Amino acid sequence: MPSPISDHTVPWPADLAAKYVAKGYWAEVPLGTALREVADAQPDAPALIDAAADLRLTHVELADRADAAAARLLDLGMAPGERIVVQLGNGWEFVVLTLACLRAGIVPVMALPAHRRTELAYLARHAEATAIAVPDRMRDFDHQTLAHELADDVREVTDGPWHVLVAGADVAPGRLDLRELCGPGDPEADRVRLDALAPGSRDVAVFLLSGGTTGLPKLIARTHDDYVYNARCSAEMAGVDADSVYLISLPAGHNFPLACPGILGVLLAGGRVVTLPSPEPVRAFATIEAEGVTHTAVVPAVAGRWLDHAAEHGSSQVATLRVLQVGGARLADELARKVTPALDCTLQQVFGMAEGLLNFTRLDDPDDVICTTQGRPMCQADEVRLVDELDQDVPEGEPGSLLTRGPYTPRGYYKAEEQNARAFTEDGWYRSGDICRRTPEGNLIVEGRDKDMINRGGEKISAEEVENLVYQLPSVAQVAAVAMPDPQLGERVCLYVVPRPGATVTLEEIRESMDAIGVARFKLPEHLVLVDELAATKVGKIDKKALRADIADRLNGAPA
Ligand code: OOB
Repeated sequence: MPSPISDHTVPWPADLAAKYVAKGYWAEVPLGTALREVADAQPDAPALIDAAADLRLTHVELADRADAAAARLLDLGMAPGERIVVQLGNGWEFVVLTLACLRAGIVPVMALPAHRRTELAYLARHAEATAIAVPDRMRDFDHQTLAHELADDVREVTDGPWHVLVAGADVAPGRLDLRELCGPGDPEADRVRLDALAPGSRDVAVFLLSGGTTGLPKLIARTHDDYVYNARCSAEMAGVDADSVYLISLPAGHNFPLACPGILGVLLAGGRVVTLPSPEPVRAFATIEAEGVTHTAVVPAVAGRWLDHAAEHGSSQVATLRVLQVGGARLADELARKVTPALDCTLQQVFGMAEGLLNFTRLDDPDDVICTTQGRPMCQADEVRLVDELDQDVPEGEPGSLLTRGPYTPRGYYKAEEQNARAFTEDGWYRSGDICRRTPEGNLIVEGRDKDMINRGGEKISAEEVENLVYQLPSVAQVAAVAMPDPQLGERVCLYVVPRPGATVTLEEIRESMDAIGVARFKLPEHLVLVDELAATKVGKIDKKALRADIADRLNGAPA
C-alpha cells in the first residue's frame, strides 16, 4: 500500500491557516465540489471544447463525466489518497480525468508528455503511484508500452496493482481504455457516491513538478484550499468570467495553463476552456477565430512566433482575443511592446512558479508597467522579500534573491527533507532563486537568477540532472551544464566537458546516450564545448557564471 500523503508534506502553521480561512483566502471547499457547484448553477453553459477531437461538453456534462470517471477509478480498486501519474496531451481526456481525480480524492501527478522512462519511473516511485494515464502514441512515441514496462519499477515500492489507462484509438489488449473510463455514466448514482467521498479541503489535490534545480524534479503538494484560491484569484486577475473563452495550448500539466487561471480557474468562473495540442500559430489562430477565444496563456518563445505570424498574415483571426498572458520566462521589453499593436489585445505578464507565488501585471496598469515589469503578487497576504547572500533585505530598488510565503505557497516539497532544508528557510520562506528588483510602485522585475537551472522556452531544466546523466558516459571526466542564450527559446542547454585523457566526446554521442536512457528531449544538450579544465570559483566550485559568460562571448564571435 502507498504511504499516506500527509506523512510527507509540510503543513502551514495552524495560526496562519486559521487566518487564511478567516480572511476568506481558503474557502474550505474541495476543488471537485466547487466545480460541481458551478455546474449546478449553469448546467447548460459550454465548458469544454476539444478543438482537435471536435468534442464539446457543457458544465453539467463535464461534471457528470468527471463523476462517472471517478466512480470507475474507484471500481478499479483505487482508493482516495492514491496517486496516478497523468501524462496526457492537451485534450478532453486530460480535463475529465483531472476533475475525476479531484472529485475522488485521487491525486494526479502532473507529468509532461515529453517525459520518458527516467522521469516517469522516478515520479511513479517517488509518489508511490498505483496508476498512470498516457496517450497510445504521441509524436511517434509509444507511450502505452513504456507505461506498461514501468510496472516492475513501481511494484518494488508499492507492491500492488499498476493500472495503465490509455487514451487513443489504439489501446492494446489488457490495458484500460481511458476514453471509455471518461465516457458518460449514471449521473445521479455517481454523484451521490462521489459527494459522500469528497476529500477534505486541507488534503492534497494535485502534485505539480518543480522547475527543478536538483537531480530530479521535486513534487509540490498543492492542497484543495490553496489551489482553489490560486485558480479563483488568477481568474480575477485576468478578468475571466462566465463569458470568457480560454485557449489552453501549453502542456496542460504545467501550473500556468492548469490553474493561473487556466483550466481550473476558467471552469470555476463558469467560463469555457478550449484545448489544442500545441500553440503552433496557424492552428492556434484558426482556433481562436473559430471559437471566439477571449483569453490565452503562452510563454515568451510562443508569443514571439505569434507576433511573427501576425506580422505576416495580419491579426483579423484573433479579433476576439482580449488578454494574452505571457509568463514562464522573462519577456523582453521590446517584444512586450509589440503585443498590443500586433494582436490588438491587452498583455498580461505573469511571473509565477509551481511552488505558489503568482505575480501579474494588472489589466489596467499603464503600458510602461505592463511592458517593463513582471507584475506584483496577486494576494494581499503574499509576503515577498528580496535578500542578499546573508538573507538580509536589500535596500529598496536594489536587486535581491526572492523569498516568499503566502496562502498558496506550500512550506516544503513532498518527501524531500534534505532539499527542503536548502529551498526553504527555517521560518518557511521559499527561496525561488530569482533575482528581482522592486519598482517604487511595487512591481517586480526579474533580472536573473541564482539557481542552477536552464529555462528553455519556459521548460525548466535542472543543470544537475543533465550533469548526472552525462557523467554516465565513461569518456567524460568532468561536465557542467549551463544556459546558452538563444534568440528563439531564450536559453538552451550548453555543455562544457573535460574528456578523460585520450578519450573523445561528441555532442551526438551524449545526446544519443541520454536518449537511450530515456529522458525528455528538451533536456538534451544542444551545444558542446570541450575544455581542458573547468573554470572554478575561489572556493573550488565550478564557476557557472564564468561559463555562461564564456558561451555568450563565443556565440557573439568574441575571443574566449
Ligand atoms: C512557471 O512556473 P515554473 O514552476 O515552471 O517555473 C518557475 C520559474 C520562476 O522561479 C522563474 O525562474 C521563471 O520560472 N519564471 C519567470 C517568469 N515566470 C516564471 N522568469 C521571468 N519572467 C517571468 N514572467 O513558469 C509559471 C507558473 C505559473 C504561472 C506562470 C509561470
